[in-house]
Amino acid sequence: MRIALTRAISDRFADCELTHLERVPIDVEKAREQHRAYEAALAEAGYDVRQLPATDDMPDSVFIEDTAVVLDELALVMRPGARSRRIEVPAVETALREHKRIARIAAPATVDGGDVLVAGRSVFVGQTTRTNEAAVAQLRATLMPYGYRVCGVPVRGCLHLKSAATCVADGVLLLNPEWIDARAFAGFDVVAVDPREPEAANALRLDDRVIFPVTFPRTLERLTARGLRVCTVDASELAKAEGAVTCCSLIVA
Ligand code: CIR
Repeated sequence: MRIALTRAISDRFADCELTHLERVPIDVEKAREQHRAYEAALAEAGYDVRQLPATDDMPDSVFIEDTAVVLDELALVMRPGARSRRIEVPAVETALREHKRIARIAAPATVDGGDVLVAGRSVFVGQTTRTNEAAVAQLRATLMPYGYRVCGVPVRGCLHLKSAATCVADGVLLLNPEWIDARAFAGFDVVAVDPREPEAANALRLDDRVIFPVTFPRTLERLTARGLRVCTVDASELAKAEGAVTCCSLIVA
């Protein structure tokens, strides 16, 4: 059975980091309900969902994607750009160690998993407030021997690269051309988000389906028109903390 790691929503979720969004009240119980439904969607897709516990000194714990990048060959443990989030890393590393060889990103590099987009043997690294040049260099040095091509990509207007672009099928990227230059992805087929749904570029690709927020019906139509099987979830309360669907899990096997 395939395995997905998730992490509990901290009691202090409402104190999350915010970069591009205004702070608005967050209903933590509602966020937990949505998170349970998200985990159920993963289970329905055939994943054994293992939820790590969180403590109240890690408000952003639920966004486990930012702590690691998991590849077939190894797991890369990130050094998150927001200092408040570094405390999330050790427990994730311990959990990953059961499944993968571990490599760590080290200072002065900072990188959030949300900035690392893996599409086949291409690894795109968003250059954002969280992820610096040193991280691109470390990722390149670590991954080149495994045959990955690593390239830095400028991102504007959003938190992470994967807020602007995600891979929805082999060779197919869903992206918001306002936040990222589609020319960075030569050789890929591009599905653009509906311009009225700028936050719709984040989709979680699983083996046989894509998990996608129900709040973006126009972009959803574009995905289904491509023949993709899409399973929708409501992530609207999680979105108030600047997170989306890829952020809430690490697919480890
Ligand atoms: C943060 O600012 O770090 C969190 N509030 C949101 C992180 C979302 N993660 C992601 O997009 N990969």
